[in-house]
Amino acid sequence: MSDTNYKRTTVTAALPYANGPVHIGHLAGCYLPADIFTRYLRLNKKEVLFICGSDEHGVPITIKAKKEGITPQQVVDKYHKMMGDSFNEFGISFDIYSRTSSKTHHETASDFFKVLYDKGVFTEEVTKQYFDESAHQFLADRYIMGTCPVCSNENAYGDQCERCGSTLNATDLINPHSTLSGATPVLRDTKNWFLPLDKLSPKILNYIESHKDWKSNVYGQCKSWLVSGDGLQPRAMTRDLDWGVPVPVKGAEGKVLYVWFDAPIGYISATKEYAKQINQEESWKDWWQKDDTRLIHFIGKDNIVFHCIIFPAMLMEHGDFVLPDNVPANEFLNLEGEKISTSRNWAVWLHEYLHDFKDMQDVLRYTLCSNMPETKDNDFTWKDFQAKNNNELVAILGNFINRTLVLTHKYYAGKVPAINALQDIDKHCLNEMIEAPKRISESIEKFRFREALAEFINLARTGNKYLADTEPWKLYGKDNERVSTIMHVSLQLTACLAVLSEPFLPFSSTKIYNMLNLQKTDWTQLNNHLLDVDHLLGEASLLYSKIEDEMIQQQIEKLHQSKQNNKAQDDAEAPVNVAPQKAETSFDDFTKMDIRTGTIIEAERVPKTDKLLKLKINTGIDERTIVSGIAQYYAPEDIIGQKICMLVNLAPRKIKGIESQGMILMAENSKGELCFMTPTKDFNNGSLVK
Ligand code: B3M
Ligand code: ZN
Repeated sequence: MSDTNYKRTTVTAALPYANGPVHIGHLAGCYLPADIFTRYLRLNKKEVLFICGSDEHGVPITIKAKKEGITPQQVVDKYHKMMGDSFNEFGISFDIYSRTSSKTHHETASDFFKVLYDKGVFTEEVTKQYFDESAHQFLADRYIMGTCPVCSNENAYGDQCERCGSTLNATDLINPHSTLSGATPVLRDTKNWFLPLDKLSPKILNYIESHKDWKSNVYGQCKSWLVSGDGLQPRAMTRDLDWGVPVPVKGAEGKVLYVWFDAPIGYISATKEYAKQINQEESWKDWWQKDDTRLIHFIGKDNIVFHCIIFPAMLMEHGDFVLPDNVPANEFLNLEGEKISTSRNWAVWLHEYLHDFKDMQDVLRYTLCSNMPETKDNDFTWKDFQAKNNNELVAILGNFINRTLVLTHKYYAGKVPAINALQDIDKHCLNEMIEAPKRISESIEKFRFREALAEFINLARTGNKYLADTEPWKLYGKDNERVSTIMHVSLQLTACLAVLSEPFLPFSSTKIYNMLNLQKTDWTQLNNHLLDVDHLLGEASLLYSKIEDEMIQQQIEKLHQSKQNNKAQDDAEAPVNVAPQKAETSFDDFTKMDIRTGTIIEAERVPKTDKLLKLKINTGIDERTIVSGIAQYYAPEDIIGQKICMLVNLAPRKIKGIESQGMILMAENSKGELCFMTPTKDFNNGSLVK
């Protein structure tokens, strides 16, 4: 679709995994640029639909569920709501925020697969996959970890090494182990359905080469996937997992669609849901099947291959759909000089920002847009956030609008004064109201949002300078005709800024409209005469306020604090050495164990040993002696009075000549360190543990 021949635009933003909240890296990567772009198109009266939703399948979600001891559905319910709410509060103006666990999506993805299957697109292949015998499950993607064959990182995943960025197959890993049980997995045969990307490669290459207009990072990455090394390889579109869209063919029981097969179809399902909501059920087709539709995917760079190669290949083979027209992928945003990391909590979470900075959505939108990682990775720092607010939003945009409004109220009782003879400086200002919007449009249409925002703030800067140069406050009472012109021009410029700010700073835009008592207008109506003489303005209010150092310091401390906490947690939870699950046991066997709460009442070292302490325990039943190998972790004098759990009916044993009458229960972490299992309430000694 050439840029001029389309009638409508379908804009999608990557469906975020519903396994954690949204952070600023996500926002700068795709949600904010997509929102600015969509708002801009709407303002230009273009037909546009903005689609998003939660990606609720895939291994990260089932892993999260296991870790939290809840079901995958509970995980996605929690984060779907959380993400939807924070996007909404942040002003990301999706027409629909849907989800891939919906019935519509399951049907749509399933039907899509069936069409390709019936057309004979897939190849069926039996391959060896890792299987965890104790967990009775195949280990897809992130269920398996091991040593990266490229960089020797011991914590590489079955699909990717996060340290060196290599894409891996689970069978490439050295010392593979299951993240479910820690066990060493075995290889088992399993049948899956593959998309033969190798065979489709010429078609895909053609498609990519017809899009030399794409951002160079995107085009370049696609080309290198296609032509370097062995080129594209067949990729399995099904997985041996129990969470996802069931594979709708015979012989595929217990298998689901690969998450990267179903997730992009989620865009289509979301459109169907939207069409239902507006009672025009068939209208989804306009957005996906009409030749005059332009499809644009906003994503982060880690999703390029899926949106530029795999999804287009699926769409081509299906045959009923338009192909992505552009995929303006962004690079990554770093935070305070380090890579954002969800697992180490090195992130600014949107929901926390919204809580800590009430009604300050636009300040974050502004900072993220001005640092958007459009062509290279970029950095967010709290100091820069403060500087952008104080030196640009407060000092330029806010200051100009505030002075304009306050002076008009003061001199003209809030009414737009007349415009009189024009000087060059006025003409320049009026001219910029025509020229700046054109430059902003051009930049937005080329997905250059930083440049667009810079043009926008420059227009406000022009206004600010205009007031500083003309100094109407000095002329008032001396040359009122001149003051009237200056205020008139400043007000027209303020009205322009109300319109132009809408895509970037929608909350500020509404406030400016209110201050001007002006009906919302659109980009097509933009000119330098949006306000009539004598029009009565609304009340002036402050758009932005200064952010003090303490507020920023707090955020920086919070960041470092949470990183430290997380490090401690990571260390303790390192999955690397988790002992494999033991053989199955029966409930009866378990109930033979008499486990009780007790209290240590005496403790001393066992002479000539490093590890042993001789303890006297009040078990509630009696007082007895136990020898325990905890001397490296606890000093005798520190544990008098310590509440513990113990096995009381273990047959007595002689240790170093002392009869030990039971066993204290200890937890042992992956480093072999021990700690007591202490009841969390003050229960009497002898309480049964079961
Ligand atoms: N959920 C990956 C991600 O959040 C994935 C995007 C799907 S878009 C169809 O990075
Ligand atoms: Zn590596």
